[in-house]
Amino acid sequence: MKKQTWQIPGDFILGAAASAWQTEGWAGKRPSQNSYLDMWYKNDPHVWYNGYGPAVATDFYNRYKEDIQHMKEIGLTHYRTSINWSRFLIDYETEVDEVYAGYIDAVINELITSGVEPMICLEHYEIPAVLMEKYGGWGSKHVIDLFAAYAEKVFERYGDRVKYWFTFNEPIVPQTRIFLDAIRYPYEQNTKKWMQWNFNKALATAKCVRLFHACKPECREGAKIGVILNPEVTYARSSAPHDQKAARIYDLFFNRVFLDPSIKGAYPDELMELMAKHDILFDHDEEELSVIKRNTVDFVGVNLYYPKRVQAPSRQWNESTPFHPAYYYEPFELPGRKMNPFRGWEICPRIVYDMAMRLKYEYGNIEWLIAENGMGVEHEERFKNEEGVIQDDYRIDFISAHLREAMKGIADGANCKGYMLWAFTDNVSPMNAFKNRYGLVEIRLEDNRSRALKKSACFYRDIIKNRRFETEEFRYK
Ligand code: BGP
Repeated sequence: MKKQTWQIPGDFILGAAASAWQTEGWAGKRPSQNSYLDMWYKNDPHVWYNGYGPAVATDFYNRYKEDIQHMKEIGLTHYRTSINWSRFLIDYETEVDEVYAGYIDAVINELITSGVEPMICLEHYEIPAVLMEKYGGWGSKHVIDLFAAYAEKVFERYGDRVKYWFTFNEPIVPQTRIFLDAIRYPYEQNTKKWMQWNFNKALATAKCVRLFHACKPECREGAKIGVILNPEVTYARSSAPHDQKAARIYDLFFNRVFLDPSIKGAYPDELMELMAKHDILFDHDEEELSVIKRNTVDFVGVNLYYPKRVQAPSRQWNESTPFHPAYYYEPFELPGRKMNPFRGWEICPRIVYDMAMRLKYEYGNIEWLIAENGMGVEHEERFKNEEGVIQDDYRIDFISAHLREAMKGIADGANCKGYMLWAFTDNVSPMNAFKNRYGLVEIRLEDNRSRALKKSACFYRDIIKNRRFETEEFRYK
């Protein structure tokens, strides 16, 4: 197959992502500063692969200088991480943990002096455990105000240096796992709570956008705020009306539930009707809807890993089963699809182009970036060459195939400004722990977490430098 060469625009962001809780570890964390994830891990360590949880993670807290050197060596233009809300404050009202705040200061400064632009997210599932216990977490309107107060303190401290802000990473995910599918601690199935958390997080984003815009003159010129969403590009099994309806409703419940309020400032009418029909409409008032209306995001980050394929349900809904959007759809497995068997996700680079066109035509061509995309593979040590370097050609193919779709989108007028690989280093994830490795940089757990660049790190360094890459047919099987 003939190779094709692709040019990358000079100002296109080529970075990598991570989060605070997946890298930092608990060094210096006070016993009262558990996040939801820490609480879950402490209650249920056995559900985390090989018992690895956030306790040490990659030890970024102690090794950030070494890691930032690697970022510099690779030439990352940007690095995205989060501030750990559960560590930033002591009482979750007013008192900042100065030691942790100083560490964030140092990380931001080290990134900037190393030529790596920081992107900061305010919450990557790091809600303080005490706010879950005391107020029921994101189900509470008071928690929205506590989050906004936290955001204000963060903007005050770092707003002079950080240009890219995000309120949440994948705001739909925790409550989908906890309340919709009940597969995460505390395993409470409650679709109405799921929807309330969705709404409260959309409202929290709008309140943070309002705050950020109000403090903007003191912030560095050109700074912006957005949210990182994980809309799943949804394909119907067929053009038949019943399959199309399944895809449309899936899209409403899982994608438009955040895309629309965040970017357009309003919920789709059909979603409002469905929520009312199934008695899961969130508690809200006109004032809240108007805050959402008036405070839409400046730009949006989109995490893209796999497509969602659905078809009309073939089974009868059991009357005693609580309402779940799956009432309207069931998953469809495309015969012959390419899979990442370790993660169980279909690989379909076309989702990048399709999302680009959707944002162009349905969302006013808002500025956006691919905030996460990557490939988690188990037992990567089997791909080491004689020098011990992981030869992750599958990752190079994966990145190239997805970047190609972004370049095609840009050629067709998409407002896509960058690509952030998940992840900079291997790291911990909920339950999968260190099982599937995503990094450009290997973390050698057995060797005191020493770092080693993979082949993909050199590939990424070259494309950042040369602004050019080649693709052939995607060959991962
Ligand atoms: C995204 C999350 C990341 C990361 C990634 C990979 O949804 O934002 O935090 O974990 O998925 O997923 P996993 O680690 O579960 O394979």
